[in-house]
Amino acid sequence: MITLLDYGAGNVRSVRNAVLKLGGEIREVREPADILQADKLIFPGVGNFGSAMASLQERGWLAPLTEYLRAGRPYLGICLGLQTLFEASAEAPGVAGLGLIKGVIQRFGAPEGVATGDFPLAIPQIGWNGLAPRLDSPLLADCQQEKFYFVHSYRAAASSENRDWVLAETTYGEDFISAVQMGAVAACQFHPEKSGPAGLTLLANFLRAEKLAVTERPAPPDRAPSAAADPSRRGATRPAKRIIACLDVRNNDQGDLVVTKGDQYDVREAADGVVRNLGKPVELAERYYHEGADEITFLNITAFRAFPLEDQPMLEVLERASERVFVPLTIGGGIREFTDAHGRFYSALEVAARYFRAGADKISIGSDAVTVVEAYLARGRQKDGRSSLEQIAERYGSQAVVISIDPRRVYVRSPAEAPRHHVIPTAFPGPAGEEYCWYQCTVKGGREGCDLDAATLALACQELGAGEILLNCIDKDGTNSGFDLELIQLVKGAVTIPVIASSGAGKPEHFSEVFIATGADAALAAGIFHRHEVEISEVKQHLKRHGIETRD
Ligand code: 1PR
Repeated sequence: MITLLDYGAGNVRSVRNAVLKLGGEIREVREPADILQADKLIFPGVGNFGSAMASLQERGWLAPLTEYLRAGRPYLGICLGLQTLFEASAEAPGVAGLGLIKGVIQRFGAPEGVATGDFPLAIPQIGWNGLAPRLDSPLLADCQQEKFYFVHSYRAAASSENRDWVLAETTYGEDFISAVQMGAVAACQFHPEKSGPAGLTLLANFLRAEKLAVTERPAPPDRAPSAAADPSRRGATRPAKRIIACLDVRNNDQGDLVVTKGDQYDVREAADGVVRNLGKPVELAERYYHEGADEITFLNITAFRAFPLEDQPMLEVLERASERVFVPLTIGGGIREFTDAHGRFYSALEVAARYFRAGADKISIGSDAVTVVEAYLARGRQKDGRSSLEQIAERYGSQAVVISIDPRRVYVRSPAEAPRHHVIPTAFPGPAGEEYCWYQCTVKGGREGCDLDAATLALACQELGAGEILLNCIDKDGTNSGFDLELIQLVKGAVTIPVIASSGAGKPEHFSEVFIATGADAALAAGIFHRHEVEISEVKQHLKRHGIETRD
């Protein structure tokens, strides 16, 4: 019996689903006394350190949780469930943590004085990375060589004061603590419930273990001493480039929800005008999970037409997918405020909350991001905290907010023709021999163009709190001709958050090309996977042969 400490933020459904899949039973903490009655407690925290601590305080959970932890009773903290064990966090200055472990959580790159822009990798870390174990623990049995899924901008660092707690460290530009354990109290910075078979193994270890004792591990020479004592030691683990399978979903003309796929966003067959049907969303998602997809993205491509929350099938798709798929799920389409047919107003935050509760780890905002950025730029880059993007990022954390950009090339003869936009010289001249282009943002699935370019949109969204960019390209979509490297380079150079390259993948070589040429953090494809032209494992084997790190 597992007791789940759910303080109302983020995707707790996945933890519940993973425990149930492993044959465990779940009890929710409803009142403070439930904490001290727990046999084993899981605290899956996501979002902001300050709001997590405030929420524990408001619910009266802080005192029993502290008592439970100080008694050394079985505990597994996840993500913020690890960070809150420390004394404080730079994410919420002045807010005390649970104080079990010495140290203050800092943002990646700090406090060594590295300006965020100089940090060598994208922040947040979103993706798969390995563990360098410092102790032997039954918790890591049969999975310590594997990669796990991390999502965070803040991290704990090992020091002489907390070294006894450090179960594993991980390298992401610098070394940080990826797991802690003392007796039966353990916590991990990564998300085991989203880490595929490796994560399920770790959770099963926690569920089944009678005792969770750690034993000192004699450190092998290349891993000793710990990074805390020798900051020059680097490279213990390597973050993987992610391969994402994307499912564009919509109703076909018979009203069935199907996975479709367009050519340059046109999803109707040329011959008979019927919506292309490539399968059922949940079944396909499950297939890609078993084939090794690092993440699954669902895009509800006609959500701009309907009232988003009336699109119950999409919520059901997420609920069912999250019972079977244990890697991150992103949902896009229709994340915006709206008023329903009865005049009831729904904020974008409410819409997103429904999707998170249904099993989404991240939401993706497309058309509404353009509206938000146009208003932000018109205000002279003043934030007002009211936009969908800002509100969702504030409540669920930046890492949960992806911006989906649907740009199209606009050719110009010289940069002077589009002075307000990021114009680049292109190696692929336009129809009249134009040697420059800019990338025009579109809304409503490419149906309307805007006076905004992709790099400007991406940077403004980052400023407003977005955690990741999903960079499509209408010209390349469905063409199998490779990613638009010029576009991806441009946007990757404009932001410090992770960029997912999308549109145009036709063969494994396109993936190595995009990672090497642009430094993209992840690559997404649809058509080649749906049509069985290339398997995900083939892409990964190819990347490995080219020295590009992937998750096995
Ligand atoms: O504007 O917030 O309601 O979100 C709508 C979402 O739906 C956006 O993310 C937008 O990209 C997406 N969308 C809208 N219309 C289409 C369409 O295809 N007609 N699909 C569409 C976008 C693009 C990719 C695709 C890649 C890879 N799909 O995600 O999966 O291009 O394809 P490939 O590997 O086959 O080349 P909102």
